[in-house]
Amino acid sequence: MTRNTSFSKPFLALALATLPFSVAADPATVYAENCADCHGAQRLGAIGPALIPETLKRMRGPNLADVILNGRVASQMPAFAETLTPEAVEELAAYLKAPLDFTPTWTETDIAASRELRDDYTPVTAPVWASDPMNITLAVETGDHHVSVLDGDTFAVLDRFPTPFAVHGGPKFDPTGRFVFIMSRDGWVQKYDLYALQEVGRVRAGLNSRNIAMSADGQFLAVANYLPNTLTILNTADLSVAAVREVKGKDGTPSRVSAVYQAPPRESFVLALKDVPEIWEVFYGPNPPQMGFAHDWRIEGPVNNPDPFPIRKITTPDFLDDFFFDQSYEYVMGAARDGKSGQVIDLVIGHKIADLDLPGMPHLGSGITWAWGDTTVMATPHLQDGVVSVIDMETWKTVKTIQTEGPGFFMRSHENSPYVWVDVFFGENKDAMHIIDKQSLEIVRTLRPAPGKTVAHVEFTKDGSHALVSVWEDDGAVLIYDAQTLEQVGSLPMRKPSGKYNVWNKITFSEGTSH
Ligand code: DHE
Repeated sequence: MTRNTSFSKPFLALALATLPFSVAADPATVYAENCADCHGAQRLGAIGPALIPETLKRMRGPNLADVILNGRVASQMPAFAETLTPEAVEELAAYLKAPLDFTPTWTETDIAASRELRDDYTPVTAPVWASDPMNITLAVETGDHHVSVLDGDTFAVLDRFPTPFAVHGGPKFDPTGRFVFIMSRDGWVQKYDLYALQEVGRVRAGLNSRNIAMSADGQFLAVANYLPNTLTILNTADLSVAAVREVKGKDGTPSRVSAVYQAPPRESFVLALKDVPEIWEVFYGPNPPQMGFAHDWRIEGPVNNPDPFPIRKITTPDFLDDFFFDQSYEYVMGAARDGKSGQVIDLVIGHKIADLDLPGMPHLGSGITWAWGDTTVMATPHLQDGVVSVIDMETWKTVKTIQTEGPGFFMRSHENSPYVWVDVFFGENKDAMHIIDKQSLEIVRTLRPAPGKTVAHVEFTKDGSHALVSVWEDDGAVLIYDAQTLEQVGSLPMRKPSGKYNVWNKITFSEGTSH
């Protein structure tokens, strides 16, 4: 005889209400019993993402309690509505949003141990597709953590592969455009072979990371970490660790790394630091500049065994944690912590040379440059104010402040386009995409292709003939525009698409795109 173990709903509810985790259990116990297997005993992630405020508060997405109650569609996250009471779920959500009560470590050994190279990866000698390798464009889909690989001529989807959870910042291509590296906020770095359309492997370079930068020779990939306070440098060939550098200012104050940028002509990575007023330059080339003669230079390591990645620490008059470089990479424009101003640092002499008027928390990382009259201008949107600042890069003065319909996140152009595209990311006009004439500096058109939805981030095809725009929603799309007529000519359905990245525009450091 088999026992009938099914219960009526009222009986189940009554039984659940008396379970230990329904009301009385403390959230740490509830976590240990229900979440730790997937998210790690210390909340630092395992097969599921890390559940720490550094990751969670950055996520623009569903409410945490809602995810616990109802689970996440198309993921392994189950619903706990039938296991936990609403009160227990609220307490658990608050627990997950609270900072860890210890400082986690993530050493070189941990990084090495996390490395997973795919044993089913089969290198190829030529692309398995017939498209133009320089016009391949990636679309990051944050809705279900995938990347779509697009043929930039036909817009056919060549592949759609899963990424680590919560990709942030631009994927970085190697200088040949064959391999791409993608980073998640949980510190995972994934290597993908565009010719073979296969993942090569992945490694966890940090516990909470910001972005990545590729060395000019394609040998190294630098990973900026918040947790722990380190810079990880990976060998791109096999994702092994080349170096891990603790980040401490000249006076020993530890700092999170806000972002790392590549400065190809200088053969260096340039670091924006969150907690100390310094800019760091980490050299990777065979002939780093002579070290140790100026006040802002440091040799880290024994003199007769020089560090392969010598570090230069430049003291700055203010905290600068968001950067933009001129095309020569001599000048860094940095946004100050007050969110209203900025500074220009000359990397050659290691000093501030100008102040910048940046009124509404600029997002310099998405700034672009173009020729304007007989000078070059740089433009940046602002995260707080509905304005775009246009700055003369010779005088460092603002030549125009363009009023927009709300704060924006991203802007893009192309050498072959007369226009700059800038989104309105926040507020009631988040469905607007402004088109600015590069010479008159006036908004000449405002597109509203998906009323009421967030429309953001643009990428051009290699020749600048088409612009791809994200409808940043879970049932979203990448819209294809004729970049001259500004007419929509196509649409590709996608799950909350965020950034798009064209191989050619990226590896040639197009002035119209972020680097
Ligand atoms: Fe980003 C790029 C910092 C929030 C999506 N973001 C960058 C870069 C930096 C940065 C420094 C350039 C790095 C690079 O590409 O190598 N971002 C920050 C922040 O400080 C901020 C404001 C707060 C934070 O959460 O860290 C922030 N960013 C967001 C978001 O909320 C966005 C919209 C959604 C998300 O994915 O988290 C977001 N950021 C992006 C994207 C890029 C990016 C899509 C790449 C743009 C590009 O075209 O290169």
